[in-house]
Amino acid sequence: MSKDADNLRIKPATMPAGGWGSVGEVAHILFDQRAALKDSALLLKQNKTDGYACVSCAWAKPANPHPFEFCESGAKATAWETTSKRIGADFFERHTVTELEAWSDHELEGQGRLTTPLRWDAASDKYRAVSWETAFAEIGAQLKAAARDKVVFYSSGRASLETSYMYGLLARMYGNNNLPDSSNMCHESTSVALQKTIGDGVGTVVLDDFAQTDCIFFFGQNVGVNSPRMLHQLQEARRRGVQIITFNPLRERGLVSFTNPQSPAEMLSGSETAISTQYHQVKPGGDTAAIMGLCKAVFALDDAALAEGEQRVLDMSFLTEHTHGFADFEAAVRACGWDAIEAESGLKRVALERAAAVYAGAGAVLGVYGMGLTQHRNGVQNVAMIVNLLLLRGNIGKPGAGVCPVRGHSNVQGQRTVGITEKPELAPLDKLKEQYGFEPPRDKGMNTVEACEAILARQVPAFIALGGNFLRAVPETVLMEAAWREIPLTVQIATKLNRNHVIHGKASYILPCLGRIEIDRQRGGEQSVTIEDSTACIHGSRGMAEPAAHTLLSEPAIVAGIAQATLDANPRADWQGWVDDYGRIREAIAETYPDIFHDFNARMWTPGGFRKPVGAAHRVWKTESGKAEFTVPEELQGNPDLKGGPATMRLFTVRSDGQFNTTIYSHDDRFRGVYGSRRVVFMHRADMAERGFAQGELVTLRGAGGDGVAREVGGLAVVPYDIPQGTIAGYFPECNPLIPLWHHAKESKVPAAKAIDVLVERSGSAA
Ligand SMILES: Nc1nc2c(c(=O)[nH]1)N[C@H]1C(S)=C(S)[C@@H](COP(=O)(O)OP(=O)(O)OC[C@H]3O[C@@H](n4cnc5c(=O)[nH]c(N)nc54)[C@H](O)[C@@H]3O)O[C@H]1N2
Ligand SMILES: Nc1nc2c(c(=O)[nH]1)N[C@H]1C(S)=C(S)[C@@H](COP(=O)(O)OP(=O)(O)OC[C@H]3O[C@@H](n4cnc5c(=O)[nH]c(N)nc54)[C@H](O)[C@@H]3O)O[C@H]1N2
Ligand SMILES: [Mo]
Repeated sequence: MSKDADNLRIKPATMPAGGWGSVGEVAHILFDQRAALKDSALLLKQNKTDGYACVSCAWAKPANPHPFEFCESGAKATAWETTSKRIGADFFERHTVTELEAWSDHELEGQGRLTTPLRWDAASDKYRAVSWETAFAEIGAQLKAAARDKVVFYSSGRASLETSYMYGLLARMYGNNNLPDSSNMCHESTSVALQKTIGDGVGTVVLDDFAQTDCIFFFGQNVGVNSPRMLHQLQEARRRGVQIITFNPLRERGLVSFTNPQSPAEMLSGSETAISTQYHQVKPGGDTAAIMGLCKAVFALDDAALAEGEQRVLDMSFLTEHTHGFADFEAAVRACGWDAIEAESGLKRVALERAAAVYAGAGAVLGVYGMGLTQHRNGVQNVAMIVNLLLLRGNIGKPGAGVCPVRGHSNVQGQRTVGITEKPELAPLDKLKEQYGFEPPRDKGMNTVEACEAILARQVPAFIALGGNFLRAVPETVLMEAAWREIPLTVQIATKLNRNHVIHGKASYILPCLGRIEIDRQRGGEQSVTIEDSTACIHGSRGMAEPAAHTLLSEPAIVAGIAQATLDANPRADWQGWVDDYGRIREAIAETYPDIFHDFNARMWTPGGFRKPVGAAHRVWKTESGKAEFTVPEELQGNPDLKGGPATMRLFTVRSDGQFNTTIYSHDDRFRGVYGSRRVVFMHRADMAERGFAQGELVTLRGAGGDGVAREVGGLAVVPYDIPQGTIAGYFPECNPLIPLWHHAKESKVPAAKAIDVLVERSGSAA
């Protein structure tokens, strides 16, 4: 900890996103990982129709790609996966698992790619190599004897459609719908809100809409770090004079300006494109209030137009023909006072009126958003508010307009499409019954928060993880780590060593797999897989790098191995045939979901992907009323349940450009000007002065949950930042011990990682 604080360097971050900084970062990580990218030919195939889908974010992959359709973040992710570093059985002979617990996230993953299946040996406290056959047989034996309704099958959103389909089937044939997904911590608020309001749980927008839009409203998404390829669309839009109106508590570099590192002219001239035309530093959790303000101002403009006999601002024919609940919504907005809107959003009425004027004058508007909206107590309501705003002027289901959630993991949306869901009503259970001749379980399964609750109650006999770092990603770290050690069996299918492997169950296996960038050779030859991007387009992906080790199995092979060792033989589920030829898995997927996946094998290489049908994109509303639904917000409060005293500050957790979720590439955050340490807390200068904190001073954050559970994170250095007063920001996952498990979005149960009330104390001072 003190080492971290000593390493900390703070420099003003003035450079644009992209630019030379980006080039330098990529060169550094390529060198550091001694990556297979020495042949940087590999990067040229990233996100190309005949290449592989990047393992970083889920942003859309164009039909006519740029020559270099990758970004700094994608190049880092590729270098991290194709690293030449390896960690084999000899490494684990040298280190006990208890010893490894003291290592940082960066040190654990930084050892390189796992190469051999491992089983924890209690006597020596070491992971020891085990054969695949033994691992599968032992896991199968333990699963057969376990309480079937309580075993959890987690997945992180990277695994392909093929693997995910097999994994969902494994859980259901085994006997439950316990299929929590990283999406439960991420865009589940989107899935719930959009399903309810527009009848499809996904966005309505495709890349072409960015080329046709007049205006973009951009809420709580850090494009420069988390989906940088979208900067191309934003830059092109800005060049056409499109207004980009941003709502974000932090002034994020990528939302301020961008230099395209792939344009020699821009790089040499140092020219930057200013991205946001308005930047509103909303209070965390204040978006519902801010959008109420926008809608209120739109109604006022409409009133004025009516009074003047001018064309109305509201799209009345759309409202009448296509929406339900408008009158109630209008009444709620008119009844809502500006004082409350200003107090809860932290924004001034004039600022919101300025933004609303742009909205009212634009022909086609996009609503783009990320974790800043979904990870709140009112996360579902926040998303429904964007829909409300868009509906007022018919901005869904026409070119250049629509709602655009920016998904996280590269196939997180697709996993839901092929049955990774704990909600039985979202899976085609009758179809599975017919196709495979078994009785699928009909009870609701556990989502992420419910799985944590069951683990805390010591009820989960086995936890299988298809990728990810569950224990590090979830809230309530301290209680969860203690409970985790008591799970009878934990199985981790992974590429790299992480914290969730060194904190493990009573029996523990690590099963190392091929990454998506690697050539996947099976009996039927080299195999390809598919993924679905943020815009519901489905793409083929062909691995191109030599596998990290010949001992690795592919994800489909590992899932099949567990299935064959655990389930009774069923001639209709041909696990081995599927592994031999993934085309046969796609045929099975097409049979289960003919509307989406007909002719799957033929269509998977369509340039730009083939699109899953999204009714709302064509104004077909699969809602109860058959129309798009307006929603009246329950409350404006950003954080209704965590009311601390006047001394509390509202913390939100963010990602740096040196990480992919819990994968920490480096301790630097170039865009925020912080180097050498992630143990920092960003604070407004006035708050620092008021509390007497100097730059770099160490503080301890203490949870203000009021439930008697002690939650704290200490040794964080204070960094002055342009952030609303009364709020502070820190990094995910370092701040996760501060989030109570019960502090989650009301309907979607997404942990509310963007508004955590805490007390800030000088480290070492008495509690
Ligand atoms: N390089 C890289 N790429 C990634 C990831 C990564 O870790 N690294 N992670 C992937 C995953 S799984 C995901 S889900 C996405 C995440 O991508 P984002 O959605 O960008 O996620 P965050 O970094 O958590 O930051 C969200 C943004 O919301 C802002 N914010 C916080 N609270 C509020 C609020 O109340 N209102 C508003 N309007 N804004 C707020 C923060 O300042 C921040 O800019 O990125 C994906 N891509
Ligand atoms: N406080 C706070 N908490 C958060 C968030 C936040 O913003 N704030 N964000 C939430 C969000 S949006 C998400 S999506 C979750 C992320 O939660 P997860 O998806 O569970 O976590 P990751 O860090 O993405 O998982 C990294 C691990 O995945 C494994 N891996 C990498 N590639 C592969 C592969 O190809 N196959 C397999 N089998 N394994 C692989 C590696 O072993 C690596 O260590 O965290 C959530 N937690
Ligand atoms: Mo995510």
